Amino acid sequence: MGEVKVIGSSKSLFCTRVEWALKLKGVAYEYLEEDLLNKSPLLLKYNPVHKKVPVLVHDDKPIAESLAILEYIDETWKNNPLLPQDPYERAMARFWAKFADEKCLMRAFEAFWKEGREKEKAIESALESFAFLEKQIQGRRFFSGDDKIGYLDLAMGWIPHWLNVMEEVGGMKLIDAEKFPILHEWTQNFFEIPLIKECLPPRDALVNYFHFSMSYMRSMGANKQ
Ligand SMILES: N[C@@H](CCC(=O)N[C@@H](CS)C(=O)NCC(=O)O)C(=O)O
Repeated sequence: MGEVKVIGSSKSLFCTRVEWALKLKGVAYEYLEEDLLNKSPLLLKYNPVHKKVPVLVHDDKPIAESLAILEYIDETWKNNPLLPQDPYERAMARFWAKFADEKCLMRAFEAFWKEGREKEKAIESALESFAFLEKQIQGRRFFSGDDKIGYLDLAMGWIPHWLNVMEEVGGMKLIDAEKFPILHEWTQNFFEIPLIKECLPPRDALVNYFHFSMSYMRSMGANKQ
C-alpha cells in the first residue's frame, strides 16, 4: 500500500473529498493539518504551483488538485471503484464534476459573500447551474447509480454541509425541496451515509470559518475598488 499522507485543512471541502475516497477504499493514511494563514515548508515543497490543500503524498510522490487525487486513488486502489467502468460514463462523470466546481460551487461562493446586485446575479447564475445537476441525477438515488456512491457523489459532497452553512451565513437559499426536489433528496441520502457523516467538520466551526471568509472576501473586494 505504501505510505499515504494527506496535507489538508479540516474545514476544506476539497480535502474532505479526498478523505472520503481513502476511507471508501479502506486506505490507511496520515493526516497533516495545514495552517493556511502560515503555510508549511512541506506544503510549499509538495504543491509549489498552487500552494493549496489538499495534497496527497503517496510514497513521497505528491498529487495536488482534489479531483485529480480522486482519480489517482481510484486507479491505485482498485477495490470499491469510484469512477464508472464505461469510457463514456467516465468522461461524463469528469465533465459534471468539473462543471459543479466551476459553475455551481464558484457561483454559490460568490452568492454567499457578494452584496446587492452582484449577489443577485450570482444567485441567478448558481440556480441555472444547479438546474443542470437536478436533471443529471433524475431517476437515480445517487449521482453514481442507485446502490452506491462514487466519484461524482464525492465531488458534489460539499452541497449538503458546506453549501448549507454558506446559505445560512450568506442569507440566501439555493437548494431546497421546492426548487430542486431531486437534488434535495440526494443531499439527505448522501448525508445519511455513516462514512460520509464521520468525516464532516463540526457545523459551528464551519459557521465561524465562513464568517471569517466573508469578511476577508469583502475586504479584498473593497480594496480592489
Ligand atoms: N481546485 C483545488 C482547490 C483547492 C483549494 O482551493 N484549497 C483551499 C482550501 S479550501 C486552499 O488551499 N487555499 C489556500 C490559498 O488559496 O492560499 C482542488 O480541487 O484541490
